[in-house]
Amino acid sequence: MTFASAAAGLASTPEALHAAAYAEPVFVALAGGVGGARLLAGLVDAVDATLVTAVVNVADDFVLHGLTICPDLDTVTYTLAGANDTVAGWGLAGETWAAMEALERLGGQAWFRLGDRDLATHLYRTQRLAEGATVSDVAAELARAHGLRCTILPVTDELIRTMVTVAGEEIGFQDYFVARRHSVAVEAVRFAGIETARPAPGVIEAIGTAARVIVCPSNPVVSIGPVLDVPGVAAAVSARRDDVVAVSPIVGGAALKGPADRMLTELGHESSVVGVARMW
Ligand code: FO1
Repeated sequence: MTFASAAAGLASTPEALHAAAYAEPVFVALAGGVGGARLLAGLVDAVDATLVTAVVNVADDFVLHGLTICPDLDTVTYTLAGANDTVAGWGLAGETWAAMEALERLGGQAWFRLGDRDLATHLYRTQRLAEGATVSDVAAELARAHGLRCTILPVTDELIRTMVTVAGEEIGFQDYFVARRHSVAVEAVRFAGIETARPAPGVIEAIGTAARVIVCPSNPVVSIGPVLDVPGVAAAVSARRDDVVAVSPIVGGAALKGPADRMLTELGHESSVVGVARMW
């Protein structure tokens, strides 16, 4: 029996699903943006991409210019399509910036750089959401449009937002990360809306039936944190304790990319693999 036939309902007991998963190893990766995308790119190179499911953070998402922007979903999609800007880590390679330049001339908000072709993604997503599609639907449509064979799932279809307290003021994640260049000390982090969020369709099933669950080397606080904090996800991962592999984004006390090391220390955790494991 293949995993596909088991998943299609031909075998429905947890034991049968688990056995099927081992017959044809299926991998689930919990991912944020750049770090997660890079691990996933290696994974789909090493195994058949149809056996890979990415469960992606959506707490960085926000609305700008009336457009819904899902940076981590887009970074994973662009990277797996080989279309990403490999220097920045986010956005598309060979991007042009005419719209941003025109916006700047008008005095509009140009602090969050949206390339001309990247803008099409946000226009598409915003229109589809207005038509009643879910974030999951749009992630699948964009993955298909980019020719991906793996499955990309947002961790939830509901609105969750990372809020960061800096200098006594609570601000949105992209205000901290991009506008303030993550150069200010973080006093607290919370994920607004997470208590009532439900895992997106397929998330719990994928974690429950995978041969291996991989925690990507994404920011452990603001990328993996909200994925695990969606009710039911941490329990589903814990239930697979023997099959979970976490790849640390902290090497020798320092983050491979971004502010994860400072953020851990500022929030009272040790900036090390052990500190991350204890926090989770
Ligand atoms: N990161 C930046 O540092 N500056 C930007 O102007 C910026 C624009 C941007 C546009 C689309 C997108 O999907 C991602 C973008 N990012 C930008 C990356 C993003 O803010 C962060 O890397 C993630 O939210 C953290 O995982």
